[in-house]
Order: sequence, then structure tokens, then C-alpha cells
Amino acid sequence: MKKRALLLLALTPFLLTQCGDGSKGGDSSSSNSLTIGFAQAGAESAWRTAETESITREAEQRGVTLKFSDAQGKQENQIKAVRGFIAQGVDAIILAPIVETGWEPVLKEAQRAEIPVVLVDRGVQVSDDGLYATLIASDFVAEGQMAADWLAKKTGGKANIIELQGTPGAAPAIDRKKGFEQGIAAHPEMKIIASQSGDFRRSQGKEVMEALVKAHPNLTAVYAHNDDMALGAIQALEAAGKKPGTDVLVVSIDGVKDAFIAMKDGQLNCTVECNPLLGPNAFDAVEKAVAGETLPKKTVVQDRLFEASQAAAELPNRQY
Ligand code: GZL
Repeated sequence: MKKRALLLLALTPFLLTQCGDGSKGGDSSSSNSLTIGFAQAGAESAWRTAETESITREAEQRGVTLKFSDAQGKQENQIKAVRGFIAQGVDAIILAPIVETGWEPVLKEAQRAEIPVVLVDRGVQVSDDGLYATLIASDFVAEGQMAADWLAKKTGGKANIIELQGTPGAAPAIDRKKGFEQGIAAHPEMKIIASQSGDFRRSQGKEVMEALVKAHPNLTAVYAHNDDMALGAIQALEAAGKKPGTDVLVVSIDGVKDAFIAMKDGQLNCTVECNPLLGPNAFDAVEKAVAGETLPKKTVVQDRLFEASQAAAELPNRQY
């Protein structure tokens, strides 16, 4: 009994560094290094998993102790996580906000505690942008516009489109819709005949498309706000006897590996890359913010568009 107690005592510092409060990284030799809280939105898509891995990997490489929280798609969980990080006195917080609104109170709490917040991948709507240090994200309006331009070119400006939206209230869902609508505005014969949320999830993309393909058998194109929903929709279209990639053109956003495989297989026509490998940029920003430097309010991550014809050559290069 005594021996066990002694062993536990000896192990305690190790256990606290490695596992305490959901800690993912850390290293006992870097006790002087930063402790960062990462409030992740969830694990709804391959993109999100790649983002989590990038941030976790970067923390390990820099000897940062990372406290990780997965909000499982619920803003209330994410707010709780941020409050928890503030209570623990972390050096900074990385936040991937699920939705745009509702952040003001907790960001003010972080500000009062003098804990900088670095936003990654999604923006927030607040009355004072001094409530966060910086935002590192793609230009979602431009992504939607790129998808629309591609579809307009491919169809000669004529399409019956079903849109699968991301999580309601999320910056990429709002802006990808806006960008796409702006892109098709000049083409009166490009119409969105139905538009529904699939919450950025493959299973919901499939479910939603199962119903929509029955209600709108005249569809000629699908625009999905992310690849996972497009991949789910492809399954539903096939089950309904359609040929995705041929008689229904499918365009989506993210550029994950499975999308390249689907393009190679001729089921997906186009994906607009949205780079999730934000770890290096996020920690550069964290280090500067902790050092008291003023950062630009937004760093835009550059995206590219890929068509099916490029898929086979590009597939081996994909990192996520
Ligand atoms: C993009 C991001 C989106 C991805 C989705 O920055 O917030 O969330 O496009 C993801 O795949 O779930």
C-alpha cells in the first residue's frame, strides 16, 4: 500500500503534464514554455480532424503544453471550455468558433484576465475587434465565388442547383453561401432550386440529399459547402439512380484526400481547397500575442481550385 502511494506520488507531475484537463501535448523538460488552451469546435469533418492534428503537432514540436477541448459542435461546450482555460490561467487561447455570434461575454472575460485569444478558421461578430488578437482563416466568400465561377463556366451558365449548407450561423456557411450567390448572380439561368444545411457532416449530406433528390429530380448540379457533405450527397445521388460527376455536377470546398479520390473516380467534379494546416501560423501568432505584439486583425490563408482532371496527379501530394 505504502509502495503504491509512493509510486503515485512519483508519477503525479508526469500525469498532470501529460493528461491533466485533457492536455494533449507538453513535455516535462519545457516547464518554462507556454501553456495554451485550444477550444476546438468538434470533429465533424476530415478537414476539422486535419486542423486538430496540425495544431496538436505544432504544439508538440514547439514544446508547448496544449490543453485540448472538443466542443462536439455545441457552442455552450465551447464557451465552457474557454472559461475553463481562463480559470486555469493559460498563457493564450486558440479558438475555432463554431458560430459567429454569442462570443462577446466570454471574450471580455479573457480580455479582463489578459489572456490573448487567437481565432483560427472561423470568424466572430463582436462590437470590438480588440477582443481577439487575430483571425487566421480562408476567405470563404472568395471560395464560394470560385465554386460558382467554375460551375458557370462548366455549364454555360445554366444549372438547377441544390446547395448543401454548412452549420447554421457558422462563418463558412454564411460566407460560402454569399460568395456563391454573388457568383451566379450574373447568370439568370443558374438557379438554386433547394438549399438546406447538412451541418458539414457526411452522414447529414447523405440524409438531406436523399430527401432533396426525390423532391427535385430535375437537379443538374450540387454545391456543397464542404467535401464531406458532397461525398454523402454522392452516395444518395447514386442510390437514387443518378450519375454524380456526369449527369449531376458536384462542386464542393475543402480539398480533403477523399475528395481527390472521388474526383479521380469521376463522381466529384471540382473542389476548392481550404487549407486546414493552421498550426504553424496559429502558434506564430500566439507567441507574438503573448509577447505583447499587435497583430494584423486577419491573416488570409490562400486557397486553390482543383478539377477532376488534376486529381490523379495531385492525390500523392495531399497532406490531409
Ligand atoms: C473552414 C471550416 C470548415 C470546413 C469544414 O475554415 O470552418 O469547417 O470547410 C469544417 O469542413 O467542418
